[in-house]
Order: sequence, then C-alpha cells, then structure tokens
Amino acid sequence: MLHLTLLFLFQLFSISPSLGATVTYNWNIGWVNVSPDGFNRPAIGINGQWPCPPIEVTVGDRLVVNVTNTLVNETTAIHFHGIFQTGSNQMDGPAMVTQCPIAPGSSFTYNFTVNQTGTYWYHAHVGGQYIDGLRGPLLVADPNAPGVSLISKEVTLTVSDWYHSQAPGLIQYFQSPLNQNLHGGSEPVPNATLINEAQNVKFPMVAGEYYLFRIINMGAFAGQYLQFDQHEMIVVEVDGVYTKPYPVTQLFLAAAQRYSVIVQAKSTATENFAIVLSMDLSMFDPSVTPKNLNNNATGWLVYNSSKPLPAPPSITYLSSALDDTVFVPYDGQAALGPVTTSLGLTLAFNPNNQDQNRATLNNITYIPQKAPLSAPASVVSNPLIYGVNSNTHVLEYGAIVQLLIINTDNGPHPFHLHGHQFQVIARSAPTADDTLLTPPTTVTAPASPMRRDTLLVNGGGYAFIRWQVNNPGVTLFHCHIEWHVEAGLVATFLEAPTQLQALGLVIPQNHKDTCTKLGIPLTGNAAGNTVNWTDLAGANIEPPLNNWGALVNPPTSRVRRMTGAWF
Ligand SMILES: *[C@@H]1O[C@H](CO)[C@@H](O)[C@H](O)[C@H]1NC(C)=O
Ligand SMILES: *[C@@H]1O[C@H](CO)[C@@H](O)[C@H](O)[C@H]1NC(C)=O
Ligand SMILES: *[C@@H]1O[C@H](CO)[C@@H](O)[C@H](O)[C@H]1NC(C)=O
Ligand SMILES: *[C@@H]1O[C@H](CO)[C@@H](O)[C@H](O)[C@H]1NC(C)=O
Ligand SMILES: *[C@@H]1O[C@H](CO)[C@@H](O)[C@H](O)[C@H]1NC(C)=O
Ligand SMILES: *[C@@H]1O[C@H](CO)[C@@H](O)[C@H](O)[C@H]1NC(C)=O
Ligand SMILES: *[C@@H]1O[C@H](CO)[C@@H](O)[C@H](O)[C@H]1NC(C)=O
Ligand SMILES: *[C@@H]1O[C@H](CO)[C@@H](O)[C@H](O)[C@H]1NC(C)=O
Ligand SMILES: *[C@@H]1O[C@H](CO)[C@@H](O)[C@H](O)[C@H]1NC(C)=O
Ligand SMILES: [Cu+2]
Repeated sequence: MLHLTLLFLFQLFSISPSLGATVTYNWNIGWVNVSPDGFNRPAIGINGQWPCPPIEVTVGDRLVVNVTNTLVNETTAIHFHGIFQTGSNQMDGPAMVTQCPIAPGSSFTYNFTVNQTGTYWYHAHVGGQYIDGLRGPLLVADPNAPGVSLISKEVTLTVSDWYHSQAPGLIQYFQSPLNQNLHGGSEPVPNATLINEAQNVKFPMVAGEYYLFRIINMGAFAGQYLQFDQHEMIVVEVDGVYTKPYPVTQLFLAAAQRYSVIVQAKSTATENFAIVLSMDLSMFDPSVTPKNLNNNATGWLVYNSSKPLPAPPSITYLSSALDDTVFVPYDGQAALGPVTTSLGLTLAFNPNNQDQNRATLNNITYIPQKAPLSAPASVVSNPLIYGVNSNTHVLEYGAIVQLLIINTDNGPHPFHLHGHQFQVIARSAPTADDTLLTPPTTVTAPASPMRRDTLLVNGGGYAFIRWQVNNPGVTLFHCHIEWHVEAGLVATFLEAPTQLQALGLVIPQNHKDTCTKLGIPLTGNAAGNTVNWTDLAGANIEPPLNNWGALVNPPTSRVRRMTGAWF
C-alpha cells in the first residue's frame, strides 16, 4: 500500500519539472565560532550557521542565491560544483575567471536553471577559502530517478578533513621556501576528519526500509575511506551520473567526489551499527604527521536508541575501493568518438626561481590574471591574450576532446573539470614510488565508460578522459586538492568562444559593481589592457612572494585576494 502511494506521489511530482519553480536563498557569508571536533576556531558560515545549509532544488528549477559578503576582511565567490552552467557561464563562480571576487559589503546574485539530477555541492572558489568552512551540499531531486519508488528516506552524509589553523596562514606556509626546503613542499596535514561537519553523528534507521545516502567529500585534501558495518552500499550515482546498481562494502572518495548509495536497513531493530570514516594516511608526509593524529571519525546507524552504540570495527583499506571505473552509467552512453582534438597535460611539482613550492601543467604554473576572462570577438579566440600563466587552451564547438593527464608526482591527484561529466577512457593503477609509467599511444575505450566530474589520477600514472565541447564558456580544469590549486595546478579551457559570444550573456549590474569596488577592470587582456590586446606587459607571471615563509608575521588580512593575484 505504502509502495503504491509513493508511486502515485512520484507520478504526480513528475509534472513539476516543467513548472520550473524558482528557489531563492539569501546568504550572509560571515565568521562564526565552531568546534566540530572539540577544538574551538573561527570558520566561515552562512547566516550565522555552520555547517553551511544544503541547497535543495528539483530538476528544472531556477536557483537564485543572493550572496552578501559580511566577512569584512576577505572577498568571496561561490562555485556550484558539477553544475554545467549551460548558457550561464557567468554564474560558474571561480574568482578572476568568470567573475570578480565579491568585495566585503557587496551582494552578488547567482541565478541559473538546474537541468541536472543527483548529488553536487557548493564551495568558495577563491583563495582556498572553503578550507575554512564555506562548503555545503547541493542536492537536485529527480522525481523520475531510477529506483526512486523504492527509497523511503534520503540522507545526506558529508565527509571532510578539518584544520585547526586558518587557511591563509597554511597556504602561505605551504608555498614558502621554508616548507620547500624542510619538507619538499609537503601539504598541511588535517587535524581531524568529520562526518556531516561533526563527529559521533547518529543516523536514525527504521528496520526494513531502503535509504538513499548521498555521500559527498567536501574536504580540501584527504581521500577518505567509508564503510558501514554489516551494511552493503549499492552505488546508483557517481558525481551526478546515474549508474547501474553496483554493491560495494567500502567506498573511497577523493576530494570533491560524490556517490549516492542505497542501503537496505536490517529487518529488525535489535542492534546499532558503526560507520567508519578513515582519512587515507598515505597522502600525508610522515615527517609532519603527529603520531597521535586521529585519522578516523565514527558515526552510527541507530535502529534503537536504547541499545548500545558499538565501537567501530577496524577496517582494511580495499584496493577495489579505488577502482571507480567499474561503475557503468545507467543510460549506457557509448564512448564518444571519433576524437577530433587530442590534448596532453603533464603535472609536475617544482620549486620556482623564488624557491616557492609550485605545481605545473605542461611546465606552466597557473596564476590568476588582472581581469576575468573576457574579450571582443576579434581577439577572443587567441589564447595568448589571456596570458601564459592562465594556461588557456581554446577548444572548438562540437570537438570530441581526448585529454591525457600524466602525473609525474608520486601522489594521487583528483582532477576536476568544470562544466562537464567526462568519460574515463583509461587510467593506470598506482605505481610504486618514483616509478613513472609511459602512457600508451592509443587506447581502446570501454563500451560505456564511467562518467564523472572529478577523477583520481594515480601517482606516477596517467588517465585518458573524453568530452564533447558543447558548453560554450570558460572552463577550469584543476586538481581539487586546494593546496595544489593555490600552487598553480590549474589550466583553462576556453570552449567555443565564438558561440559563447553569440549567447550574449548579460553580466548583471551587481557583478559589475563588485569589480568596480575592487578596482578590477571588467574587460581587458591578462594585463587589463583594452587598447592593445596582444600587449601583455604587466600580466601576472610570478606568484606573489610577499610574506611567504614569514611564519612569525603572517598577513593580517586576506585583502590580497582583492588584488586579483589570488583566487
Ligand atoms: C541581495 O541581498 C541584499 C542584502 O540583503 C539586498 O540588498 C539585495 O537587494 C538582494 N538582491 C536581490 C537581487 O534580491
Ligand atoms: C533571474 O534570471 C531570470 C531570467 O533572466 C530573471 O527573470 C529574474 O529576474 C532573475 N532573478 C533575479 C533575482 O535576479
Ligand atoms: C536539459 O538536459 C537534457 C538531458 O540532458 C537535454 O536533453 C536538454 O537539452 C537540456 N536542456 C537545456 C535547456 O540545457
Ligand atoms: C593540528 O595540526 C598541526 C599540524 O599538524 C599541529 O601542529 C597541531 O599540533 C595540531 N593540533 C592539534 C590540537 O592536534
Ligand atoms: C529497543 O530496545 C529495547 C530494549 O532492548 C526494547 O525493549 C525495544 O523493544 C526495542 N525496540 C524495537 C523497535 O525493537
Ligand atoms: C583508523 O582506522 C584504521 C582502520 O580501522 C586503523 O587501522 C587505524 O589504526 C585507525 N587510526 C587511529 C589513529 O586509531
Ligand atoms: C620550464 O619553464 C622554465 C621557465 O619558465 C624553463 O626555464 C624550462 O626550461 C622549462 N622546462 C621545460 C622542460 O620545458
Ligand atoms: C601591441 O603590442 C605588441 C606586443 O607588445 C606589439 O608587438 C605591437 O606592435 C602592438 N601593437 C600596436 C598597434 O601598438
Ligand atoms: C578575519 O577575521 C576573522 C574573524 O575575526 C579572523 O578569525 C581571521 O583570522 C581574519 N582573517 C585574516 C586573514 O586576518
Ligand atoms: Cu593535486
């Protein structure tokens, strides 16, 4: 009976996407004091709340987020991770790419329709700011999702690494010559890991029901292993892509990755079960990892609150958890082809000539430029005007791009492409430290490749990904480890610039106002030059050195973000 009622309800709902409701959020971004792991520190919250609230929409809805920056000492900008922004590229969020940072005291309205389904998230896209807490789930309901009639309850479960120090000082230290010389530029190690931005979280369970857990890694660095004691997880969605149901006992989530899993509750409510979350220690430099670091967090599936909460069982990391290519898209989409554009990006870490710890793609370290990317039709397709250090690649409309990513580093890197769910054509397994695999010159695509928006590229290895250029706009491609973003592990794809201009996107007045307030030109080449577009004198070609490594005297404010030298 219940089943029938639900089915009826869902049929009723399936009319609603065409109605396209408008869902509006008014957000004051500001400082709040939090202690998710018992350690008190300031964090960035929304409307005085932290954890930040979820965005919940139904496919087809218009989402309006009016962001008011009340931080006083920092700029901000919000990216809606995994949302394509087809026809609304100016709403994508990365500061100094598709918009100016939002000045303290300014309001900025994001406004776009959501034509996708599944599990996404939002986070600050300026200066590593989401490390300090500005991150939350973005959930798109789909009345017609496969298997939806089976599910009686949806639960959001976020995982995230957490630091006791604030990001600006950590970023400064990370890239300092001091860190470069002492630790080879190793990343700051988190102090804790969190489930739903907390610890010891209880998830109420009703015997006999089916739950949909939407699982999101909102962390800045650590990969995380997740396991529910004695409960299988049936994967049905990967980064917004529905997949054929696939049961697993353990999941691995790199930073920014998501899964939806169906969990069948036990048939009786006679005991409770632990949830184990464990940060992958292999990513942390042992020389800076405290011996007493707790890399785990515990939660519980609570069937009966008068029964004890069991201690978490120890988990063994399964190498199978690292192979996400087993997930086959529900729609069975075939491999795209034939490939019309082959690109290669080789990742490396090297100290620059200022002895800073920098990351490069094809020997270029990304540095934000003096104006967000925009240009008149006559020059828009010339990648040079955006400056060498924006690492811009122009792609033609309709092209089938195959990108080979070569990782010369011995650590894994989760690469994210804005604006697409790409196909994973081939990926090498992790190699032993300091071994470098040579990618094959040709690859055979699986019949129906796994698609997602963030892929872990293994240490010493490579990956081939494919997508079609069908979303005109400025599209970032970057590692989702925030320390690496700050160190320059970013490239830009300018997709179909001619078609982009033909869209005639309107930049709202409040977007222009924040540029003006911060003294950032609304248009211009990398150097802000609007007279001679090929004159790049004055473009940012070196990252700022100011204060870096000066641990005793950290900068007193992140206003440097407002110079456009940071994003
Ligand atoms: C956004 O919020 C600010 C501050 O509350 C308000 O002044 C502004 O009118 C709002 N903008 C829109 C488009 O609602
Ligand atoms: C959002 O965009 C739609 C379509 O352009 C427009 O009608 C609406 O007024 C906008 N809303 C806000 C709050 O800017
Ligand atoms: C919305 O998504 C569907 C399915 O991916 C696609 O067919 C349609 O063209 C999209 N509509 C818009 C306006 O992007
Ligand atoms: C937090 O982590 C930093 C860096 O590893 C370490 O110096 C500090 O002692 C840690 N603090 C706590 C309370 O564990
Ligand atoms: C919960 O546990 C208590 C104590 O063991 C028991 O009396 C009760 O029946 C249980 N509830 C359910 C729903 O099984
Ligand atoms: C974290 O959990 C793993 C897996 O159960 C275990 O091997 C490890 O010892 C735990 N770490 C700590 C600090 O307890
Ligand atoms: C990388 O670029 C630097 C200058 O930015 C240059 O000196 C060096 O030769 C380049 N290396 C390679 C392998 O191209
Ligand atoms: C524009 O700048 C380029 C590079 O500096 C220079 O070669 C060219 O002569 C300039 N063009 C004009 C019209 O000044
Ligand atoms: C900005 O202000 C907050 C709240 O007072 C403070 O915790 C934070 O350290 C400041 N940030 C910088 C970079 O000074
Ligand atoms: Cu990385």
